[in-house]
Amino acid sequence: MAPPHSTNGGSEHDSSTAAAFASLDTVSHSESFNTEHELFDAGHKFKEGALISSKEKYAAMYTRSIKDPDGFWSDIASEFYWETKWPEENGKVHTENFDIRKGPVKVEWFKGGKTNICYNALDRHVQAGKGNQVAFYWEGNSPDLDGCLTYSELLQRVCQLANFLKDKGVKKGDAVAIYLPMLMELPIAMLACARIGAVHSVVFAGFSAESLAQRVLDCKPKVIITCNAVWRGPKVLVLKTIVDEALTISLAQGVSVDVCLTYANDIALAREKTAWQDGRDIWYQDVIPNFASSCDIQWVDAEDPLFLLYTSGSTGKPKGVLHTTGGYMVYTATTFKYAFDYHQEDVYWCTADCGWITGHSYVTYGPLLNCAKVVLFEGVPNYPDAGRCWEIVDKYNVTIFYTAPTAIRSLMRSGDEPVKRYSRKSLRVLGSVGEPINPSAWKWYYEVVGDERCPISDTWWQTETGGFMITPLPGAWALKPGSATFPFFGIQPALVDENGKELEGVCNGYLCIKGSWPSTFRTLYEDHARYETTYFAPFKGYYFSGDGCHRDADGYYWLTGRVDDVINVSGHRIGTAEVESALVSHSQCAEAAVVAIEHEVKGQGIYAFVTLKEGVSYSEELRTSLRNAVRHQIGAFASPDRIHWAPALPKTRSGKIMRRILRKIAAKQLDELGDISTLADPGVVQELIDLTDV
Ligand code: 6R9
Repeated sequence: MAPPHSTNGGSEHDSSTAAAFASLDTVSHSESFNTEHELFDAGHKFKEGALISSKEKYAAMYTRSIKDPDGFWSDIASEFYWETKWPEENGKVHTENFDIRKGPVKVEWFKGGKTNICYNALDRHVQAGKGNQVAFYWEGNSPDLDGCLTYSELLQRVCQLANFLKDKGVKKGDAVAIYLPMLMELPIAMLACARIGAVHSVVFAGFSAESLAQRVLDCKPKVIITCNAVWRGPKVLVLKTIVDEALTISLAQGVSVDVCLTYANDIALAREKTAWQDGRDIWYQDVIPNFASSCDIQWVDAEDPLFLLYTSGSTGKPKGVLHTTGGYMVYTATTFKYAFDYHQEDVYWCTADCGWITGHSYVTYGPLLNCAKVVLFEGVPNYPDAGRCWEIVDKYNVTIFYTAPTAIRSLMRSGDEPVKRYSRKSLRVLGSVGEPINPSAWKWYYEVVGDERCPISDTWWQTETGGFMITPLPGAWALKPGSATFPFFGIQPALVDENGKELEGVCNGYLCIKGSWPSTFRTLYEDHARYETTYFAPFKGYYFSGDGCHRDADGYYWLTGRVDDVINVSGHRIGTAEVESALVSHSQCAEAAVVAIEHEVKGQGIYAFVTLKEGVSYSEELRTSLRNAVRHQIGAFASPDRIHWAPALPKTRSGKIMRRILRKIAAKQLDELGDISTLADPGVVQELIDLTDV
């Protein structure tokens, strides 16, 4: 296991004071967001059919959501099924303390109400006569593999798995780990847990054994659900070996997982060739069909936990973000409906993996709660070629397509032809998530993919927020390329300066949120103190997002990227400390400091400064071996793009690494190094510059 903190004694990490964050003008983009005056309005026809067709209609609803959040959200919540309605005292459906100065941070919505999100996502629709409607269209990595499940079929599959879990002793409140690729069994597993009140902890199947073990050790699941292997583009990934290794690591540290339910994905790896531990491992297909296809619902309190999802922060230890049931259900369903202008005829496709929050809220729960038809895609956007996404759009007549800027930029590089090869005439709404979308990618998406017909919902939100926070509502107002536009109902953004003072009008500030919303995360698993210090201590009275933001003269919000030690690589959050910790675990590495650099496709890349141990010399083999250490500890997606040899790191006299200087060296902005006189040894800077191309 990696040590929880890197050995960079006294770095800038882990501080909860506002002064620890990057100053707002250090956040730079090669392409400046100078599209403040370019407005793109949805056509007349679109507006006519839109759920929210004007800024005025939005404003009326928004005002009510802020002045009377309890009334606003309880009206919406009443559209769902509640076994027992929440007790209403003077119309209050929520209580909160968001101000750390007034005591522990605490948020509760619909407390005392009893419901079940699986029931609302499946049974409710089947009982309303929609059982024969398609829930999932599954599209395999290979274009000639596909499948489909109706709401009734999905419900049966979920019940069979839920019965298996119960049979294995999984009870309400127990954790279940899920390490699966984008097979239908992934959302099925999530829903099965929800049905019996178990807490799912999905781990993205690109994480390494070490990372999986770290998460298993933290949440101690009774069962892990995985598959033996999967095709990803032209490669086979053998997931079972990773799980085996992870379970060995966790067992050595005292956490034993007794059941490993393994889906046999025969086209990727034969059963006989799969490593197996009798007694612990069970083939999914051998047992699940034998269980009954109906299963009683476990009614849970609105505030009972629904899932844990780990995300990176500014220390080496990932944070177990905990979401509860009622508020999350109401909020994800409502944001899905309005931000994508969802109508029941729509066919919706989100390319995210369920291993990330986008796959939780907007592949699984949000769409299913709306009884949507959802495309699930196992593969990657450019396999077998750069036209794959549009081929899928035409195949299923996708009307709403939601993806990440990194995918758009990578497809853009292949030119317009692979897009134009397909009609895409079904498309109505496009979406973007994961990082700020640069205006040129936005325009290509709008003009080439959407034929200038489809509004783009650039949705800003986070694992912690559970659902969209700042987002366009298609048709309600004109879009500006690169701006997430305005807050969703119930959300009060505040841009603050480094002293926590709220800024007015046109400004750049740290993006905070005033007051809770139904899907606010309730805590970090078994670490409420870290929840408070990370998110509520930096700017007292607010939730701090970790992002910088600009507000323009028309009130539009423009996200400018992270201001903490988190790097956003292809929309994946990676803590600099996690990568540093993996690097220093290498026997020849003495010290490491990691910063973000701009990357044409990935948005940001990982740039690592590495100091070797005495007597070790630089070599390309060592670079590869250091990269492998990161792949091994975290996963391939966190492998550094560049390793810069560093005889020493620039430190202040108190031993703090000055990342500001490292960022400038990495970006080759040598005329912007600023004051280096406070360094313990200013000579280090020139040595680093001299080694830039070594
Ligand atoms: C949903 C998700 C959250 C971080 C967030 C921000 C960045 C996400 C964005 C965006 C600008 C958008 N981010 N969406 N930045 N515009 N539309 O990605 O969650 O993985 O927790 O990442 O991603 O920096 O703070 P998560």
